[in-house]
Amino acid sequence: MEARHPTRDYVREEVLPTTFCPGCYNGIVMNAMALAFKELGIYDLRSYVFVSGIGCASWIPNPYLKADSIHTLHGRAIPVATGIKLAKPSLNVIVIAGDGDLASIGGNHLIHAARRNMDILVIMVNNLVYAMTRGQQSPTTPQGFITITTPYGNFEKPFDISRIIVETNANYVARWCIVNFPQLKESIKEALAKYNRGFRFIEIWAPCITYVVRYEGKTAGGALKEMSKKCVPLSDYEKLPMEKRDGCIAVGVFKKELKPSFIDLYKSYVEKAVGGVNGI
Ligand SMILES: Cc1ncc(C[n+]2csc(CCOP(=O)(O)OP(=O)(O)O)c2C)c(N)n1
Ligand SMILES: [Mg+2]
Repeated sequence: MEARHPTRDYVREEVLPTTFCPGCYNGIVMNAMALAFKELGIYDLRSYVFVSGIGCASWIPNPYLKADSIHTLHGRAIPVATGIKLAKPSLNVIVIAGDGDLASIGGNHLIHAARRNMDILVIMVNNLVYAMTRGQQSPTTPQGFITITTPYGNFEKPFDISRIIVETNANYVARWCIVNFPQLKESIKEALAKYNRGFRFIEIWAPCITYVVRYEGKTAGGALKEMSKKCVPLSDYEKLPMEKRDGCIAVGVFKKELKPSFIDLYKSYVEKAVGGVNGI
């Protein structure tokens, strides 16, 4: 019997090989996505729409995933996804984009969609830089990191995006490092199935192989080993004294709720308004 790679049903083979750099962790994200669909028994993606911005991570759904997708302007994936969801609420809308796209130029859209508990799943591939434009500092670049725009080290504090989203009205927030593949895949499944309502946010810590890992003189394998030590489950992280938390990345599911979403509330208000009009 021919061995069949589990992602083959979900990837457009005619556009392979990908344009990702050799060793880029975006391929792992693509696999996690494909395996999540496969394990949920979802082969027909016609009720799914993928939306991305501009950047390396934005190429994961478009052109590589075999599904309807739209590559929007840099930073504008969330407004486009919101428009699609409002125009056709029966569609499942998934945004996949980078830290620059979602937390920098599109940061305002991100926090407001989360505040509204908008019915979209947002997957942020946090590679710690603007990779496509060759490694500039982004709002998630850790302090001290050397990038092409911070040659003496980044003196700014980064955003902890997942923590910010936890404080909003979002229903689901999780963060995983690329080494936490099984947990990441399970989280995607959870956000697609059991918690399929409202704003769902998954951050994936996946340092850019070219402008972070190799720029620091490390190898892809070495970086993965280092990451396994740095990524600490949330419950252990919270037990660490403050001075030991720096340099660690808390991973896990930070929040999972099933509060009424934007679409639920919108529908109920439309009913109220129509009822009011009819009642006049
Ligand atoms: C309005 C606008 N500003 C700037 C750019 C240039 N640009 C393209 S991709 C990008 C950053 C991408 O970084 P990120 O979203 O983190 O994705 P990555 O490439 O790191 O996966 C920038 C600044 C653009 N295309 N459009
Ligand atoms: Mg990036």
